[in-house]
Amino acid sequence: MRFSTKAIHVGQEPDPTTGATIVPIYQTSTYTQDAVGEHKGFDYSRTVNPTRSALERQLAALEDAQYGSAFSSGMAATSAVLGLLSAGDHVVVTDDLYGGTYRLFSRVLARYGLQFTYVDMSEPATVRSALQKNTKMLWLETPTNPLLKLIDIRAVCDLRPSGAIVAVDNTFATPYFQRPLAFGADIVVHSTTKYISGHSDVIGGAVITNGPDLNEAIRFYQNSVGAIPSPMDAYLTLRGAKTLALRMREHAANAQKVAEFLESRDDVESVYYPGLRSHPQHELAGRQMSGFSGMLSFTLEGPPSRALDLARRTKYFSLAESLGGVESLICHPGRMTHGSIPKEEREARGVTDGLLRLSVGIEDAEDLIEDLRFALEATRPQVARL
Ligand code: P1T
Repeated sequence: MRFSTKAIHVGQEPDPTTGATIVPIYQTSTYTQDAVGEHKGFDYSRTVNPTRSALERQLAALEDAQYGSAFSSGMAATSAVLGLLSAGDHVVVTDDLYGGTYRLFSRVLARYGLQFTYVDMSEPATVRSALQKNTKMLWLETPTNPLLKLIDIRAVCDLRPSGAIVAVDNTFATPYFQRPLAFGADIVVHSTTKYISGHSDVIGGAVITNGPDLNEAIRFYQNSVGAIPSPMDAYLTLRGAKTLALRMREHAANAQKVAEFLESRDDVESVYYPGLRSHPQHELAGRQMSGFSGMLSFTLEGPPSRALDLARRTKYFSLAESLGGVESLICHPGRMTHGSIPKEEREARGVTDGLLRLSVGIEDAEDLIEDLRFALEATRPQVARL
Protein backbone atom coordinates (compact mmCIF):
# COMPACT_ATOMS: atom_id res chain seq x y z
CA MET A 1 0.00 0.00 0.00
CA ARG A 2 1.35 3.42 -0.90
CA PHE A 3 1.38 6.66 1.09
CA SER A 4 -1.97 8.26 0.18
CA THR A 5 -3.79 4.94 0.33
CA LYS A 6 -2.41 4.31 3.81
CA ALA A 7 -3.45 7.79 4.90
CA ILE A 8 -7.04 7.03 3.92
CA HIS A 9 -7.33 3.35 4.82
CA VAL A 10 -4.96 2.18 7.56
CA GLY A 11 -6.73 2.00 10.92
CA GLN A 12 -9.93 3.07 9.23
CA GLU A 13 -11.87 -0.09 8.49
CA PRO A 14 -15.68 0.33 8.65
CA ASP A 15 -16.81 0.56 12.27
CA PRO A 16 -17.38 -3.03 13.53
CA THR A 17 -20.55 -2.19 15.48
CA THR A 18 -22.42 -0.05 12.91
CA GLY A 19 -20.56 -0.22 9.61
CA ALA A 20 -19.92 3.55 9.78
CA THR A 21 -17.47 4.26 6.96
CA ILE A 22 -15.75 7.02 8.87
CA VAL A 23 -14.11 6.25 12.22
CA PRO A 24 -16.57 7.51 14.87
CA ILE A 25 -15.61 9.88 17.68
CA TYR A 26 -15.81 7.48 20.62
CA GLN A 27 -16.55 10.16 23.19
CA THR A 28 -16.42 7.85 26.19
CA SER A 29 -14.12 7.72 29.18
CA THR A 30 -14.91 4.12 30.06
CA TYR A 31 -16.33 0.80 28.76
CA THR A 32 -18.81 -1.60 30.31
CA GLN A 33 -17.34 -5.00 31.11
CA ASP A 34 -19.28 -8.29 30.88
CA ALA A 35 -17.54 -9.60 34.01
CA VAL A 36 -14.46 -8.37 35.85
CA GLY A 37 -11.65 -8.25 33.29
CA GLU A 38 -13.95 -9.52 30.48
CA HIS A 39 -14.28 -6.79 27.87
CA LYS A 40 -13.75 -6.04 24.18
CA GLY A 41 -10.16 -4.86 24.59
CA PHE A 42 -11.14 -1.46 25.95
CA ASP A 43 -11.24 -0.70 29.65
CA TYR A 44 -10.51 3.00 30.20
CA SER A 45 -9.92 5.81 27.67
CA ARG A 46 -6.64 7.08 29.12
CA THR A 47 -5.28 3.64 28.29
CA VAL A 48 -7.05 3.00 24.99
CA ASN A 49 -9.73 4.61 22.85
CA PRO A 50 -10.87 3.39 19.41
CA THR A 51 -10.66 6.82 17.74
CA ARG A 52 -7.14 7.33 19.09
CA SER A 53 -6.14 3.79 18.12
CA ALA A 54 -7.22 4.48 14.53
CA LEU A 55 -5.03 7.60 14.47
CA GLU A 56 -2.09 5.75 16.00
CA ARG A 57 -2.26 3.04 13.36
CA GLN A 58 -2.57 5.60 10.57
CA LEU A 59 0.42 7.66 11.75
CA ALA A 60 2.62 4.59 12.24
CA ALA A 61 1.80 3.46 8.69
CA LEU A 62 2.75 6.86 7.26
CA GLU A 63 6.24 6.53 8.78
CA ASP A 64 6.45 2.90 7.55
CA ALA A 65 6.53 1.86 11.19
CA GLN A 66 4.96 -0.74 13.44
CA TYR A 67 3.93 1.37 16.40
CA GLY A 68 2.44 4.81 17.00
CA SER A 69 1.31 6.56 20.17
CA ALA A 70 -0.71 9.76 20.10
CA PHE A 71 -0.29 12.54 22.67
CA SER A 72 -2.09 15.73 23.63
CA SER A 73 0.65 17.94 22.12
CA GLY A 74 4.01 17.79 20.44
CA MET A 75 5.59 18.72 23.76
CA ALA A 76 3.79 15.83 25.49
CA ALA A 77 5.18 13.49 22.82
CA THR A 78 8.67 14.91 23.34
CA SER A 79 8.31 14.49 27.12
CA ALA A 80 7.38 10.84 26.63
CA VAL A 81 10.55 10.20 24.63
CA LEU A 82 12.74 11.91 27.22
CA GLY A 83 10.82 9.88 29.81
CA LEU A 84 12.75 6.86 28.52
CA LEU A 85 15.84 8.28 30.27
CA SER A 86 16.88 8.44 33.91
CA ALA A 87 18.61 11.03 36.09
CA GLY A 88 22.29 11.24 35.17
CA ASP A 89 21.76 10.44 31.49
CA HIS A 90 23.17 12.78 28.87
CA VAL A 91 21.51 13.96 25.65
CA VAL A 92 23.16 15.55 22.61
CA VAL A 93 20.74 18.02 21.06
CA THR A 94 20.78 20.07 17.89
CA ASP A 95 21.40 23.70 18.80
CA ASP A 96 18.77 25.05 16.42
CA LEU A 97 15.40 23.73 17.61
CA TYR A 98 11.91 24.75 18.61
CA GLY A 99 12.09 27.13 21.58
CA GLY A 100 9.54 25.11 23.55
CA THR A 101 11.68 21.99 23.25
CA TYR A 102 14.68 23.94 24.49
CA ARG A 103 12.57 25.22 27.41
CA LEU A 104 11.39 21.70 28.32
CA PHE A 105 14.96 20.38 28.23
CA SER A 106 16.74 23.25 29.95
CA ARG A 107 14.16 24.37 32.49
CA VAL A 108 12.14 21.27 33.31
CA LEU A 109 14.09 18.11 32.57
CA ALA A 110 17.48 19.47 33.64
CA ARG A 111 15.95 19.80 37.13
CA TYR A 112 15.32 16.06 37.08
CA GLY A 113 18.99 15.33 36.50
CA LEU A 114 19.12 14.95 32.71
CA GLN A 115 22.13 16.62 31.07
CA PHE A 116 21.99 18.34 27.69
CA THR A 117 24.72 19.44 25.29
CA TYR A 118 23.66 21.58 22.34
CA VAL A 119 25.73 21.34 19.18
CA ASP A 120 25.36 22.26 15.53
CA MET A 121 24.46 18.79 14.31
CA SER A 122 24.56 19.90 10.69
CA GLU A 123 28.30 19.23 11.20
CA PRO A 124 28.36 15.51 12.20
CA ALA A 125 31.93 15.91 13.54
CA THR A 126 30.60 18.17 16.29
CA VAL A 127 28.27 15.38 17.36
CA ARG A 128 31.23 13.06 17.90
CA SER A 129 32.98 15.61 20.08
CA ALA A 130 29.87 16.08 22.23
CA LEU A 131 29.45 12.38 23.08
CA GLN A 132 30.04 11.35 26.69
CA LYS A 133 30.17 8.02 28.48
CA ASN A 134 26.63 8.62 29.74
CA THR A 135 25.16 9.78 26.39
CA LYS A 136 21.86 7.92 26.07
CA MET A 137 20.06 9.94 23.41
CA LEU A 138 20.69 12.09 20.36
CA TRP A 139 17.86 14.52 19.69
CA LEU A 140 17.52 15.89 16.18
CA GLU A 141 15.22 18.23 14.37
CA THR A 142 15.71 18.25 10.62
CA PRO A 143 14.99 20.62 8.99
CA THR A 144 15.55 22.69 12.11
CA ASN A 145 13.21 25.32 13.48
CA PRO A 146 13.66 28.14 12.56
CA LEU A 147 16.87 28.18 10.47
CA LEU A 148 16.04 25.22 8.21
CA LYS A 149 19.42 23.56 8.74
CA LEU A 150 19.55 19.91 7.77
CA ILE A 151 21.08 17.09 9.75
CA ASP A 152 22.36 13.98 8.03
CA ILE A 153 20.30 11.40 9.93
CA ARG A 154 22.33 8.42 8.69
CA ALA A 155 25.63 10.08 9.58
CA VAL A 156 24.39 10.83 13.10
CA CYS A 157 23.06 7.28 13.52
CA ASP A 158 26.49 5.96 12.53
CA LEU A 159 27.95 7.89 15.50
CA ARG A 160 25.35 6.57 17.96
CA PRO A 161 27.01 5.01 21.01
CA SER A 162 25.73 1.51 21.69
CA GLY A 163 22.49 1.56 23.62
CA ALA A 164 21.78 5.23 22.84
CA ILE A 165 18.54 6.26 21.14
CA VAL A 166 18.37 8.52 18.08
CA ALA A 167 15.12 10.51 18.14
CA VAL A 168 14.12 12.73 15.23
CA ASP A 169 11.49 15.45 15.41
CA ASN A 170 10.06 15.13 11.90
CA THR A 171 7.47 17.90 12.26
CA PHE A 172 8.85 20.20 9.55
CA ALA A 173 9.37 17.54 6.87
CA THR A 174 6.42 15.21 7.64
CA PRO A 175 6.55 11.53 6.63
CA TYR A 176 5.48 12.57 3.15
CA PHE A 177 8.91 14.06 2.51
CA GLN A 178 11.18 12.28 5.00
CA ARG A 179 11.15 8.96 6.92
CA PRO A 180 13.89 9.04 9.55
CA LEU A 181 13.46 5.39 10.58
CA ALA A 182 14.68 4.35 7.13
CA PHE A 183 17.99 6.13 7.84
CA GLY A 184 18.48 4.32 11.16
CA ALA A 185 16.65 6.53 13.66
CA ASP A 186 14.96 4.71 16.56
CA ILE A 187 12.11 7.10 17.19
CA VAL A 188 10.19 9.74 15.25
CA VAL A 189 8.34 12.53 17.05
CA HIS A 190 5.71 14.82 15.58
CA SER A 191 3.83 17.85 16.62
CA THR A 192 0.67 16.72 14.80
CA THR A 193 -0.63 20.23 15.49
CA LYS A 194 1.23 21.19 12.32
CA TYR A 195 1.17 19.61 8.85
CA ILE A 196 -0.28 16.27 9.92
CA SER A 197 -3.58 17.70 11.16
CA GLY A 198 -3.05 20.56 8.72
CA HIS A 199 -5.87 22.98 9.53
CA SER A 200 -4.67 24.82 12.65
CA ASP A 201 -7.62 23.57 14.68
CA VAL A 202 -6.06 20.97 16.99
CA ILE A 203 -3.01 20.52 19.24
CA GLY A 204 -1.47 17.05 19.24
CA GLY A 205 1.66 14.95 19.09
CA ALA A 206 2.86 11.48 18.22
CA VAL A 207 5.74 9.08 18.90
CA ILE A 208 6.47 6.45 16.26
CA THR A 209 8.91 3.55 16.37
CA ASN A 210 9.70 0.07 15.10
CA GLY A 211 11.16 -1.10 18.41
CA PRO A 212 8.78 -3.30 20.44
CA ASP A 213 10.58 -2.46 23.70
CA LEU A 214 10.65 1.26 22.94
CA ASN A 215 6.97 1.09 22.05
CA GLU A 216 6.12 -0.66 25.29
CA ALA A 217 8.01 1.95 27.29
CA ILE A 218 6.30 4.82 25.44
CA ARG A 219 2.89 3.19 25.94
CA PHE A 220 3.63 2.75 29.63
CA TYR A 221 4.54 6.44 29.90
CA GLN A 222 1.47 7.48 27.88
CA ASN A 223 -0.82 5.57 30.23
CA SER A 224 1.05 6.55 33.39
CA VAL A 225 1.30 10.28 32.70
CA GLY A 226 -1.95 10.52 30.76
CA ALA A 227 -1.17 13.30 28.25
CA ILE A 228 -3.48 11.77 25.64
CA PRO A 229 -5.52 13.54 22.96
CA SER A 230 -9.29 13.68 23.37
CA PRO A 231 -11.36 11.52 21.00
CA MET A 232 -12.41 14.70 19.16
CA ASP A 233 -8.81 15.82 18.71
CA ALA A 234 -7.81 12.33 17.58
CA TYR A 235 -10.65 12.45 15.02
CA LEU A 236 -9.61 15.89 13.70
CA THR A 237 -6.01 14.75 13.33
CA LEU A 238 -7.01 11.51 11.61
CA ARG A 239 -9.23 13.47 9.24
CA GLY A 240 -6.55 16.05 8.48
CA ALA A 241 -3.87 13.45 7.80
CA LYS A 242 -5.95 11.89 5.02
CA THR A 243 -4.99 14.81 2.76
CA LEU A 244 -1.37 15.11 3.90
CA ALA A 245 0.13 14.16 0.52
CA LEU A 246 -2.04 16.60 -1.44
CA ARG A 247 -1.33 19.43 0.93
CA MET A 248 2.41 18.80 1.19
CA ARG A 249 2.81 18.93 -2.58
CA GLU A 250 1.13 22.34 -2.64
CA HIS A 251 3.01 23.64 0.42
CA ALA A 252 6.34 22.70 -1.16
CA ALA A 253 5.49 24.10 -4.61
CA ASN A 254 4.36 27.40 -3.08
CA ALA A 255 7.33 27.62 -0.72
CA GLN A 256 9.75 27.10 -3.63
CA LYS A 257 8.12 30.00 -5.52
CA VAL A 258 8.10 32.25 -2.46
CA ALA A 259 11.74 31.39 -1.65
CA GLU A 260 12.84 32.15 -5.21
CA PHE A 261 10.91 35.43 -5.14
CA LEU A 262 12.55 36.48 -1.89
CA GLU A 263 15.98 35.48 -3.13
CA SER A 264 15.53 37.62 -6.23
CA ARG A 265 14.99 40.79 -4.16
CA ASP A 266 17.90 43.14 -3.50
CA ASP A 267 16.36 44.19 -0.17
CA VAL A 268 16.32 40.64 1.21
CA GLU A 269 19.61 39.67 2.82
CA SER A 270 19.39 35.85 3.17
CA VAL A 271 16.81 33.18 2.49
CA TYR A 272 16.92 29.82 4.25
CA TYR A 273 15.05 27.13 2.30
CA PRO A 274 16.41 23.64 1.55
CA GLY A 275 14.92 23.77 -1.95
CA LEU A 276 17.18 26.64 -3.00
CA ARG A 277 20.46 25.79 -4.71
CA SER A 278 22.07 28.38 -2.44
CA HIS A 279 21.14 26.33 0.68
CA PRO A 280 24.41 24.88 1.98
CA GLN A 281 22.81 21.44 2.32
CA HIS A 282 20.73 21.40 -0.83
CA GLU A 283 22.48 18.21 -1.89
CA LEU A 284 21.70 16.47 1.43
CA ALA A 285 18.09 17.63 1.12
CA GLY A 286 17.93 15.87 -2.25
CA ARG A 287 19.25 12.65 -0.69
CA GLN A 288 17.32 12.63 2.56
CA MET A 289 14.04 14.27 1.60
CA SER A 290 11.75 13.70 -1.35
CA GLY A 291 10.62 17.36 -1.24
CA PHE A 292 11.53 20.49 0.65
CA SER A 293 8.31 21.17 2.59
CA GLY A 294 6.70 24.52 3.23
CA MET A 295 8.83 26.32 5.83
CA LEU A 296 11.36 29.05 5.14
CA SER A 297 13.09 31.87 6.97
CA PHE A 298 14.72 35.06 5.80
CA THR A 299 16.48 38.21 6.92
CA LEU A 300 16.06 41.66 5.43
CA GLU A 301 18.39 44.45 4.44
CA GLY A 302 17.92 47.32 6.87
CA PRO A 303 17.57 47.51 10.63
CA PRO A 304 16.10 44.55 12.60
CA SER A 305 13.04 46.70 13.34
CA ARG A 306 12.12 46.30 9.66
CA ALA A 307 11.30 42.66 10.38
CA LEU A 308 8.75 43.67 13.03
CA ASP A 309 7.33 46.28 10.70
CA LEU A 310 6.99 43.84 7.81
CA ALA A 311 5.41 41.16 9.99
CA ARG A 312 2.40 43.36 10.73
CA ARG A 313 1.84 44.45 7.13
CA THR A 314 1.13 41.18 5.37
CA LYS A 315 -2.50 40.36 4.68
CA TYR A 316 -2.56 36.67 3.75
CA PHE A 317 0.40 35.73 5.94
CA SER A 318 -1.22 36.01 9.39
CA LEU A 319 1.13 37.06 12.16
CA ALA A 320 0.93 33.97 14.37
CA GLU A 321 2.88 31.22 16.08
CA SER A 322 2.62 27.66 14.73
CA LEU A 323 2.92 26.33 11.20
CA GLY A 324 1.75 23.67 8.81
CA GLY A 325 -1.88 24.75 8.37
CA VAL A 326 -3.42 25.42 4.96
CA GLU A 327 -3.23 29.15 5.67
CA SER A 328 0.06 31.07 5.47
CA LEU A 329 1.63 32.40 8.65
CA ILE A 330 4.47 34.80 9.37
CA CYS A 331 6.35 34.79 12.65
CA HIS A 332 9.21 36.61 14.35
CA PRO A 333 11.04 33.70 16.02
CA GLY A 334 13.14 35.91 18.31
CA ARG A 335 10.07 37.42 19.95
CA MET A 336 7.63 34.56 19.45
CA THR A 337 8.43 30.84 19.03
CA HIS A 338 12.00 31.11 20.31
CA GLY A 339 11.49 33.83 22.91
CA SER A 340 12.21 31.34 25.69
CA ILE A 341 15.85 31.03 24.58
CA PRO A 342 18.02 33.71 26.25
CA LYS A 343 18.73 36.47 23.71
CA GLU A 344 22.51 36.03 23.73
CA GLU A 345 22.28 32.30 23.18
CA ARG A 346 19.61 32.71 20.53
CA GLU A 347 21.57 35.35 18.62
CA ALA A 348 24.77 33.29 18.80
CA ARG A 349 22.87 30.49 17.06
CA GLY A 350 21.67 32.82 14.29
CA VAL A 351 18.13 33.50 15.51
CA THR A 352 18.56 37.25 15.33
CA ASP A 353 15.97 39.98 15.76
CA GLY A 354 16.01 40.49 12.00
CA LEU A 355 14.86 36.94 11.25
CA LEU A 356 11.36 36.19 9.97
CA ARG A 357 9.85 32.74 9.43
CA LEU A 358 7.11 31.82 6.96
CA SER A 359 4.82 28.85 6.99
CA VAL A 360 3.79 28.93 3.35
CA GLY A 361 0.19 27.80 2.99
CA ILE A 362 -1.70 26.43 0.03
CA GLU A 363 -3.34 29.65 -1.14
CA ASP A 364 -2.52 30.81 -4.69
CA ALA A 365 1.23 31.40 -4.85
CA GLU A 366 0.79 34.62 -6.82
CA ASP A 367 -1.37 36.12 -4.07
CA LEU A 368 1.24 35.16 -1.48
CA ILE A 369 4.04 36.73 -3.50
CA GLU A 370 2.03 39.93 -4.06
CA ASP A 371 1.36 40.10 -0.34
CA LEU A 372 5.07 39.86 0.45
CA ARG A 373 6.03 42.27 -2.36
CA PHE A 374 3.65 44.87 -0.93
CA ALA A 375 5.04 44.48 2.60
CA LEU A 376 8.64 44.57 1.36
CA GLU A 377 8.04 47.73 -0.68
CA ALA A 378 6.23 49.42 2.20
CA THR A 379 9.19 48.80 4.52
CA ARG A 380 12.06 49.26 2.04
CA PRO A 381 14.90 51.15 3.75
CA GLN A 382 15.37 54.70 2.47
CA VAL A 383 18.94 54.16 1.23
CA ALA A 384 17.93 51.19 -0.88
CA ARG A 385 15.25 53.31 -2.53
CA LEU A 386 17.79 55.80 -3.94
O1 P1T B 1 2.94 22.92 20.00
P1 P1T B 1 3.12 21.44 20.17
O2 P1T B 1 2.10 20.64 19.44
O3 P1T B 1 3.30 21.05 21.59
O4 P1T B 1 4.49 21.06 19.41
C1 P1T B 1 5.73 21.47 19.84
C2 P1T B 1 6.71 21.45 18.70
C3 P1T B 1 7.56 20.36 18.57
N1 P1T B 1 8.44 20.29 17.56
C4 P1T B 1 8.55 21.26 16.64
C5 P1T B 1 9.57 21.15 15.55
C6 P1T B 1 7.72 22.39 16.71
O5 P1T B 1 7.86 23.35 15.79
C7 P1T B 1 6.77 22.49 17.77
C8 P1T B 1 5.89 23.66 17.93
N2 P1T B 1 6.26 24.77 17.17
C9 P1T B 1 5.59 25.96 17.10
C10 P1T B 1 4.47 26.23 17.79
C11 P1T B 1 6.19 26.95 16.21
O6 P1T B 1 5.52 27.94 15.84
O7 P1T B 1 7.35 26.76 15.83
